[in-house]
Amino acid sequence: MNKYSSSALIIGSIVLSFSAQAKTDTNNDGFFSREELIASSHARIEKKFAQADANHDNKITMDELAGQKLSVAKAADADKDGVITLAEAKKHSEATVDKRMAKKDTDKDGKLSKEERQRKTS
Ligand SMILES: [Ca+2]
Ligand SMILES: [Ca+2]
Ligand SMILES: [Ca+2]
Repeated sequence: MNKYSSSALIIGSIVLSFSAQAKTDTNNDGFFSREELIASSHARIEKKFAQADANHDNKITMDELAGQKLSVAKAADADKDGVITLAEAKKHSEATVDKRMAKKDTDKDGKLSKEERQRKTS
């Protein structure tokens, strides 16, 4: 019986550590640099990609994306062949980070402070 409860605990902690959010501020300086933002958005993209890429060929076709944000998908498809590669998806996420930086980095030091992240820009 004790055996059962301890293995349940182990499984529980594994699940917990997996669901822990990837941290953006990897060097803990309180700022999100462009590199940190891109690294975290790449990690997100890779996860999403793995979910959407039903046949695991590292390409996402528009029908694999059915029901998802098609406008975003079309924007990411840089060479307009109807297929999004992981490289295209990552490139697109970098452009998104750059756009966000341009908007939010009001003191133009190349990183986002807590205040800059929270400031409403729209
Ligand atoms: Ca940082
Ligand atoms: Ca493409
Ligand atoms: Ca800044």
